[in-house]
Amino acid sequence: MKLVLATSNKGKVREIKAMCRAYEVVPYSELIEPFEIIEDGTTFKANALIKAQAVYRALNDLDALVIADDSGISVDALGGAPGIYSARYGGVGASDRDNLLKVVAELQARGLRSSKAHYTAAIAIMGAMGSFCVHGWMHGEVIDTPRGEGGFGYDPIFIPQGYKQTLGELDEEIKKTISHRAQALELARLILRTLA
Ligand code: ITT
Repeated sequence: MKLVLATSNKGKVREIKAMCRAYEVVPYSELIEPFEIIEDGTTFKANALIKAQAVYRALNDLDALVIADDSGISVDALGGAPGIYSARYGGVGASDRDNLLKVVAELQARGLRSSKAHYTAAIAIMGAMGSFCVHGWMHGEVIDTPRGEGGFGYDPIFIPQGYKQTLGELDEEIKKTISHRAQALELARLILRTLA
């Protein structure tokens, strides 16, 4: 079965491909011209469904099965920020590094070196049969010193519960089994199996 990914984030594409080896996974930009999707929902779920629906409609193919991922990190000491605004925490057009450094700066502004935090992923599935959305979470802490080059986004400052290294330092095989995205995709696979 072919799954069309409604994302422009290369880190997500890499991880979702690695976690869904039983499927042919194709980023939508390989099928149609990529376009801007206004993510104006107020929850991860709403934004995942917005992305999945926008791409499903644009593909104009009733048989398509589209997967979208809306995700982010919530830092306890920052009142849950950046949350659904994780991709633009450092401002419009901010890079992953800018976003991560903004979290570091906000921790330092509060005299903190670390804080409890968690990642959330909402995975939406959309096809002719309708839409579904499932979630996954990964708990841990953020630190004020980026470590490692692995993963993407906030991974160099995130230490998962039960580990000492950041996701930037840990082998990606480990992230693949414990991440918010992995948990959500496990549920998504149950839905996909019943659709196939
Ligand atoms: P698409 O909307 O095209 O999928 P995006 O990067 O804009 O790409 P989101 O709106 O879902 O995606 O924002 C998610 C942000 O949260 C992303 O930019 C990362 O900075 C962060 N993030 C999500 N999952 C992550 C992970 O597994 N590791 C590190 N950072 C992550």
